[in-house]
Amino acid sequence: MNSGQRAKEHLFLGLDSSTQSLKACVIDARLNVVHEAAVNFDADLPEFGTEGGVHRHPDGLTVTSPPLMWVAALDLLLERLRQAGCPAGRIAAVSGSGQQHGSVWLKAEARAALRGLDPARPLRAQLEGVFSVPESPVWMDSSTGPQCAERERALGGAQALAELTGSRAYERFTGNQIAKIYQTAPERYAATDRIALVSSFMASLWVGDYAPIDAADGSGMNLMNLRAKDWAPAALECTAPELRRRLGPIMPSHAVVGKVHRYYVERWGFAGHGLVIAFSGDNPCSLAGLRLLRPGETAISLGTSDTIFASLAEPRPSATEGHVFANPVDPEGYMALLCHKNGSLTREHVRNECAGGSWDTFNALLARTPPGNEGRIGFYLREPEITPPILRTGTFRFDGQDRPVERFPPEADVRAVVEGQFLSMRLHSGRIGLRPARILATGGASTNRAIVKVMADVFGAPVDAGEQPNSAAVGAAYRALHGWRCAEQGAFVRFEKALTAPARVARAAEPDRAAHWLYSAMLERYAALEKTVSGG
Ligand code: XUL
Repeated sequence: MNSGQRAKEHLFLGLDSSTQSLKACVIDARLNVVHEAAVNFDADLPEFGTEGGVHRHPDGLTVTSPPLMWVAALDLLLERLRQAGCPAGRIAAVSGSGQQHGSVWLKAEARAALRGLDPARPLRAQLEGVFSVPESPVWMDSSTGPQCAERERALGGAQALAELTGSRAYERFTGNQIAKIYQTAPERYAATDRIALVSSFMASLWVGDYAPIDAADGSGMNLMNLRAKDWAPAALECTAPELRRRLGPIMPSHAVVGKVHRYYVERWGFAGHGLVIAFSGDNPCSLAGLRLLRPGETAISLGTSDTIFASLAEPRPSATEGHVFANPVDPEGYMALLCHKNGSLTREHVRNECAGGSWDTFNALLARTPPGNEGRIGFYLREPEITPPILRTGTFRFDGQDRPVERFPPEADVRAVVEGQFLSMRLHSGRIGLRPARILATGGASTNRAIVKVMADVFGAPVDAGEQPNSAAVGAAYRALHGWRCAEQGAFVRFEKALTAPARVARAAEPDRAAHWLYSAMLERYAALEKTVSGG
């Protein structure tokens, strides 16, 4: 068999360690998904007592998960993959995706335990005692308000911190979590030899040693110099002492971080030469899974909250909106991520109020009104918004002369909620440098053609739709393939060269020039009215 044929036989494993589950996706070199398996933390590991994979603490702010649960889940997942008939011996490389920002705290004993993993015993029994903090803070935690304020002050304010690290201080970001643990449990901090992210911790289990943090997930910590892709000394210093040693190095996301440990070879039948490629965050992995490669290629996920993320060439981090991360497949590039709290639930509320709960009626009403809504603009805030930060809730309607009005006709409300959401996305993503050239719509509402048409017109970009379930796990598998190809070539290979099969998406909407022009003209008014609504 020649090397080309051999490459065709190879499989690549992507893992996704999300809040609620651990999933595996195995692809072949033609990018077909050939095996999948999943472990649901609540249902499959009930002894950890999680709800939705987390423990919510009585203060209403602290949210944690037991890292030992993630360890236990890995063996269970591998058992399920075996039952699904996956030939582990053909897996040439493994990579992974982890929920962002969460941290795993390891005592000095952890390193020896990882190195000496015994194939005869489950992981859980061998790693029980290695955590200096038994409950890992996760991204849903919002208990670090004081540390965010302190660290922003120490680093010259929110904009300065955003320019340095890609984001202003966010409560879930790891640096602020580390400052809290150092301040409130100094003995635990002192007992910690390594602080890993969820992603790098899961990679550690595979290499049987501490695995480095990758630059893309490292960008979610408020600790990394976004442009240098290395720790920012000032950010480390104002967080906790001797932090650099505890964090270890940062590596590019396509780097090989080691070989599959003997544990997986002898217990689960993996090949001893199998490579482990740096694990990364779930949003960076989704960017890879959706193959948003060129600057401006954007995904808009219309889910419970609406998320927009994209590849970016020139980062413009902002103190008021969004995040800029290092790009997981292009060491020179960046990605932007913005999350709007008022997504599907808000659209559904307007559908229920104005369209009797029917999407068909909602769409018919949308079709009955012209783009631009005759100048009407509405803000529909069912929940306090995070992009931009608006604490008040309610509906705020304005006529074509910017005068507040009590009511709109139902069809105008329907158009105003959809237009308002996309205008807000365009306004705020534009402020961190995003100019969508092509949009991939995902998530529940992405199948709604009427909504997707407004998206195309507001952004002036064509919209493709194509469901990519488990985009983070698929993205991790693509990254495993990418890292493996780079290692094989002994040089960086462009991601699109490593992924030879075409993406399966279909055009859902083309932008209309006149409508786009109208929305561009509306944007300034929208921004001014948003200021009024937010009280800014
Ligand atoms: C991103 C974030 C979430 C988690 C979810 O900043 O906090 O999307 O990554 O797992």
